Amino acid sequence: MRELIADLRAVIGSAHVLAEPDVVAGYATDWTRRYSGVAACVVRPASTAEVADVIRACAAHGAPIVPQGGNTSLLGGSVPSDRMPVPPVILWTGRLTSLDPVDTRSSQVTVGAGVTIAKLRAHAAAAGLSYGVDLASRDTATVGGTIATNAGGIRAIRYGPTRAQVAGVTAVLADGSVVGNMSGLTASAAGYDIAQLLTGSEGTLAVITAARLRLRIAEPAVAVLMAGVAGIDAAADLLARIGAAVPGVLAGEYFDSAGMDLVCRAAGLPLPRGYDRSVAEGASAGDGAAGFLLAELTSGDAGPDDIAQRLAGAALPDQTWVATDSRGMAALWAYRERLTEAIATTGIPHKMDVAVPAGELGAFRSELDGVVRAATVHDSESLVIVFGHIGVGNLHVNVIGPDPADTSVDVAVARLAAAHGGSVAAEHGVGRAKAAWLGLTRSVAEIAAMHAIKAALDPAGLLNPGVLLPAER
Ligand code: 2HG
Ligand code: ZN
Repeated sequence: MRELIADLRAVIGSAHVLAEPDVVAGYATDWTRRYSGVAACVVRPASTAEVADVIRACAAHGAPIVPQGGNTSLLGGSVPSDRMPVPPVILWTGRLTSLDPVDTRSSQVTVGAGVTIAKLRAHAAAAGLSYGVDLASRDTATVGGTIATNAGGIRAIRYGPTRAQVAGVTAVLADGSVVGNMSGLTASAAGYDIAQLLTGSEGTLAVITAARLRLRIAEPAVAVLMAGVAGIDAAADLLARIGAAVPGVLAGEYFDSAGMDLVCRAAGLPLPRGYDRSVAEGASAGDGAAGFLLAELTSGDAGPDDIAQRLAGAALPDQTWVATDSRGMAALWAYRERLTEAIATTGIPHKMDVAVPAGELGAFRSELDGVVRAATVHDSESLVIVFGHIGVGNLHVNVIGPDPADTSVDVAVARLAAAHGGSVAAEHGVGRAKAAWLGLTRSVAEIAAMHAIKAALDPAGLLNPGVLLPAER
């Protein structure tokens, strides 16, 4: 290990090879504190060439590499495990922060993998454009990390997930060679699309160092609406009515009333003015829990007054709050966006990021509590909070209570999503947490094809071992 660290220092300089145990431990623990492992050191290269040098040095020593961006994947995809036979090197991409000028002719931009989503969005906005991915962890999550997990976020309903924004990448393969095409040409059919192959590959095939990203015409939010609903199906129906009534829906989010209670308690937010929990609960259709729909709207050519008129045709529930000024909109968003933080202050959560077809949302939700109860029968009472991007069927099931090391509840929720025709991984990736359950969503032939791709590109299995792919039998 000493020789590996000396070689890494020789290629990128001592200042950016961190080996002090306390410092390494910080990088080796994920945001939830549920996943942590052991690493030899942390390297912080500042260019594609340095990433290639690091990868070659690691390969020469047979040291695995765990790429890490903002470390907010939530499923252990960017930290090592404590059971790796050779302690890996964490390759932190936070110094890959180049931001090229926006190419307004193609509406694209080339940026380093370590640029945060907030910085990228501000950069695009300064050129009158918008980046189509936005998420609560925008100040920490990076371009490279969000490509690696194909993050969706709050705008996926309008612009699609990260995959839809990626026009090209630069990446370093396991042998140190650099691949990628940053021309941004949409009219190109010249062979395999490596950028799309690497999107969602969670650092198992290559380390992404930069990306060419599509930008969108900026569509300003003119209103945020939050409505108390009887349950998740009622939220989905209301969102459909709103979508039909207004020119554009930028976000469509759901959260249970348990989430509202928690976020008010833990983050100190005031309950919405006039909120009467019993109204929604009384109307609950029995699909598990009353909750809230939050929708962010854009007006197209219509003005804000026009939006208000159009919303009148959407049969809004009595308990509806609408904000049209930026402060009011932010205050409504806080109930949804501060949930993750509120959950983290309450305990170490079991996080299941799943996707469920629109027609199955209510059935999934109504079975969920029973499934959690059965899986946690030996634990004291668990708290179940469901929220997410309902417009694309992406739900975040958070369970607080069971021992973080016990995966019974996680697998039970994964099975439930699969039983309803859903996906066990929606936007946080598969990570370490769900690799064993990939077969619930992907066929044997597909997983075999994935293993074949992995073996071809990373024959020694050095890139993020244990993440995404189940162990081969
Ligand atoms: C969100 O939508 C993030 O806020 C985090 O994807 C979800 O904390 C979670 O489970
Ligand atoms: Zn999310």
